[in-house]
Parts: sequence; structure tokens; C-alpha cells
Amino acid sequence: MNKLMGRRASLGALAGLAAAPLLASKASAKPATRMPQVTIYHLEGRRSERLVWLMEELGLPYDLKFKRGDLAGSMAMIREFSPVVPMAPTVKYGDQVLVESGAIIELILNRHAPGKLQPALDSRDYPDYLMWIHFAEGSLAARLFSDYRAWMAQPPKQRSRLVDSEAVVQFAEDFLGKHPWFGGSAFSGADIMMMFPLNAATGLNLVEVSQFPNIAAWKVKIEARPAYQRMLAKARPDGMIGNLPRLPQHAPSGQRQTPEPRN
Ligand SMILES: N[C@@H](CCC(=O)N[C@@H](CS)C(=O)NCC(=O)O)C(=O)O
Repeated sequence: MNKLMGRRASLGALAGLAAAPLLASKASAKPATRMPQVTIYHLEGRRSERLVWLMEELGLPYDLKFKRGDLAGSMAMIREFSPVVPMAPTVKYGDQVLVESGAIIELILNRHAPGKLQPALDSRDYPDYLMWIHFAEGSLAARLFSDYRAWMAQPPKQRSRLVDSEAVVQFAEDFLGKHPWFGGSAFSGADIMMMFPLNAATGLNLVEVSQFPNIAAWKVKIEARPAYQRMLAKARPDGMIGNLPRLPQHAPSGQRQTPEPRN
């Protein structure tokens, strides 16, 4: 190590920052690391589909564990394997047990699929890609399911706008007005992360589907992907099961501007 690098590394260690760009650009140039055995614990139609879809896109091997047609049975399997935080996906990665679909996607792409399904670190697309990877769970799913739970816990008398849900879905709609994919110019892991919550948004009738034409067109492109179709055949062999109830129909557009009291 030369003097300058030594100084940069030690300052970096102190600040926790400065050496990072050097390490990151080296890491992205590395060839794929050998992948340990990957087992995906799955619930049909739920977030664990993301990982099945990812592996299908990449052509990487994986085992898939679930009880066909039996969400409670699949959940019991997950609970038996990982009682502390039983959730789908739970992934056995070598001898490590992992949850959080976004983190697992980043891990697989960065270690085992360099250069695939994510923009280059120094590209203009990369910040957007990373934002959507995290937005999918951190803001989108969080706000959608919080609106859904509030509605179910205390159903209002009349349909009103779900302002939080509309705002987060509108943000995605606007981005797709300017870019073909959530990773910018090419399909990426960000699209894999965004499909589940955007399907939930319209599937549960949290937002009015006709207000979001860019998202509808993006879903058509997603559904045409062979890897997405392979995922459906393997991970949802009988179609969607155990659907949550949809919210009631939206009021006609003129009336939607005035939120109704919740009770
Ligand atoms: N942020 C997590 C969310 C995982 C999650 O909540 N999964 C749901 C299925 S879509 C689940 O396990 N629900 C069953 C439960 O929480 O008991 C991720 O993205 O992996």
C-alpha cells in the first residue's frame, strides 16, 4: 500500500466514508462468486415470488419450498425452519438464514450476477435504481398496507381517496412517464421489487387503476417476460390463492376530491 492509499484508508476508517468509493468500484469489477445452495421458503402469490423471479431471470439454481394450495401449511413450514422471524421470503443461503427480499436481491446480484439486472454503479441510472429497490418496501408497501389496515379496522361509510396510497403510486407513475423501467433504461432488480406492491395497490383497490396508465403499460411488459411466466408456473401454479378482500369501489371522480369522514 503506498503512502497516499494508507492515509486515505486510515482516514476512511475514522470517518467510515472516504475509502468506500475505491472499494465499491473494485467490487463491481469482480467476477461472480460461487453461489452456495439457495433455498427459498415461499408463500404463493406473496413477496417470495420476487426471488423465484430473480433466479429465473438470471438462470441460477434454487430450491423452492412451499405447500401447494396451502398458505397456512407453507407458513407453518417457514415457522418450523425459522421460528424467530417467520416471513416470506425466508432464504437459506448456504448456512445463513436471510429475510428482506430487497437485501437478498442486492446480495445475489452483487455477488453472483455482476453486471446483470442493475445499472453500473457510476451510471446516471444507478441512484434511481437503488431508490426504487428500497422505495418498494420502505414507502410504497408500507403506506399501502397501512391504508389497507386502517380501512379494514374501521371501515368508512363511503369510499374516499386514500391520499397516502395515491401519492406513492403517483410517484411511480410519474417516473414511468419519463423512463421505461424503474432502473431507468433497462429492466432490473428494481422492477422485480416494485411489481408486488403495485399489484397490491390495484388488486386490493387501494387506488383506481385507470388513473395510472404508465404503470398499467409497464405491467404488460413485465407479464410478457418469459422469466416472469416461468416464475408464475413454479411459484403460483394454481393462480392467486387466499386473496385479501378488495376495498369497495371508488366514488365517481367528481366526488372523490372530498375525503369522507372515517366514521
Ligand atoms: N419487507 C419484507 C416483508 C416480508 C413480508 O411481510 N412477507 C409477508 C408475505 S408477502 C409475510 O411473511 N406475511 C406473513 C406474516 O407476516 O405472518 C420483504 O420484503 O421481504
